[in-house]
Amino acid sequence: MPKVESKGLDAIVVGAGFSGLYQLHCLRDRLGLSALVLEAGAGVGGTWYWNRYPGARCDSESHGYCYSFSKELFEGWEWSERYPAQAEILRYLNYVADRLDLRRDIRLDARVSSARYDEPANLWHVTTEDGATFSARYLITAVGCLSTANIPEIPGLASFAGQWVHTGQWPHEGVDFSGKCVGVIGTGSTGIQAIPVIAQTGEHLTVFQRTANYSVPAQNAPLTPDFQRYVRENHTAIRDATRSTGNGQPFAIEDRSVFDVTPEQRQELYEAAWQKGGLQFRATFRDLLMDRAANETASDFIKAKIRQIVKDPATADNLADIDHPYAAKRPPIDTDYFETFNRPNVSLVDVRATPIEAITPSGLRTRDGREYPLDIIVFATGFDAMTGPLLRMNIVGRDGLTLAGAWRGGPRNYLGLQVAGFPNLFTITGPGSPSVLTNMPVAIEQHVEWITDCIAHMRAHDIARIEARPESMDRWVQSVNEAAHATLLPHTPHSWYLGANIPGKPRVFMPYAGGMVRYRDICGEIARKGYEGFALSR
Ligand code: N01
Repeated sequence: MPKVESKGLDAIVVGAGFSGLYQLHCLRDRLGLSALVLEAGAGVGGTWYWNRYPGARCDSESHGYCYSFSKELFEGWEWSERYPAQAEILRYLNYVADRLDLRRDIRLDARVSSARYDEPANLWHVTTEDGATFSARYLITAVGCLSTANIPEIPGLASFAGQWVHTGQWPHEGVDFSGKCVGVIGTGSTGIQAIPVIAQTGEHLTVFQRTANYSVPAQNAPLTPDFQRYVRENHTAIRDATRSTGNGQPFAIEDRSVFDVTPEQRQELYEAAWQKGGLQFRATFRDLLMDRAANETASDFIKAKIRQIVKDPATADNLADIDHPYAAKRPPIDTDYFETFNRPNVSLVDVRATPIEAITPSGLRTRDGREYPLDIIVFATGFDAMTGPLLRMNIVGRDGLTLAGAWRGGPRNYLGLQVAGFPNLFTITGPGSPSVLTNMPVAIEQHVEWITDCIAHMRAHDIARIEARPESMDRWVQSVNEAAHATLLPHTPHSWYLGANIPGKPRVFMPYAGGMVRYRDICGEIARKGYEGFALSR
């Protein structure tokens, strides 16, 4: 008989990463509600608790990759590098949990295994893997978009005699690569961060590349005291900047077309952006993600850089044989990624030409019969993104409707926030919201604040339930599709934005590509109109 741990809660929040910590603070300290966070990990931090792989760091710059809602919180923390490493971000989130006294309302080691809506009581009953149950009026998921590891089903994995790890479930004690033959499968943002670091200690590193990828140097560096002072003294300006750009970054996309400049000027602008480094490369021209011909100028530039950097012509050909527009998949940034292939202890295997056939007790075999002896296999193979973390909680709404059933053909919701048939369930940075196409803390703050205002409105007006109307979902799904198809983003057959990395997953472009500014305006307008498109009932 499962024990009932807690009744009488106003809200249950699932997850203690960036979203869950701020949501708890808003509900408890702004609205005075009783709220509990259930967190699967043994510590707070979400993504930054789990992703401890070598080289893990944020691709957004540190001064923009943090909470901006509190000047005191912002000014009380000093970042050390342009791109903060995983350990520093985890320290930051622990600092936030302590400063806001959040830990007393967070239950760790509590992975949610099911959530069921009880219509007569208008309560959500939530069960954790250890059998404890909790009940509350509001259920808010703060589970992240990239938290369900994708470990591909390659025959023979169970027989492997060495060690294997997924980057998103990295052992806390670390992995010792010294003297070892290591294989990394995957060359997305994660693989591109991990490969140069693993190459430094591994005896030999074999990179198994299925899809060649673009990458731009991060040009990471320690922050100068001057820049640290600038950040400390400019909380409001930095916050306003991140809230005024479509991607939530503290820099804007340049308002010029690729074709406004001569080919020589374009080359100079790309070179300057390459030297400056980072995701800002994508902001060099406004039409890079809108127009194939424009995009080709950027992709040609990067491919030429790869050929300049990588000395072995066959390896360079393989790395530069990229089949999709630049930034149509999430563009990685790196520290010495392409340079790493000049090391004598690193080799590249093209597993598009010769797919991985099996994992054997001693390594990996490709379809051409070649065996690669390995001591350690690193799966940098990504995640069942956006829907995976929500669906694995077995959420059941009104009349036994499961979220998995409602989303059989792909995710459908209103504003990325609510699903018809699931009253009082809110999904922070759910599919259909800008989330992964933006600087996440900015998207998270907007969602958390919208949800908090919505719950405050409900309580002020004696409203017991809020639920997306089916016709609002239809319209929103159409808006999400239109926004995506106005860009090159859906033109990549193997992108996780489309669910294409998971066998059997419906091919639906999941995030909202209309930009954070437009999205914020839409959400604000809907709230001002009395939560238009939602059914509110007493
Ligand atoms: O995962 P991915 P990721 N055999 O899905 C390959 C965020 N992030 O963990 O492209 C062989 O992008 C797969 O190949 P293909 C960021 O949003 C943020 O790297 O499917 N290969 C691909 O190369 C990012 O986009 C930061 O053909 C297989 C790779 O594995 C997201 O996380 C840092 C395979 C997976 O790439 C996910 O990135 C790092 C198979 N069976 C990541 N299955 C920050 O800055 C998959 N692959 C915060």
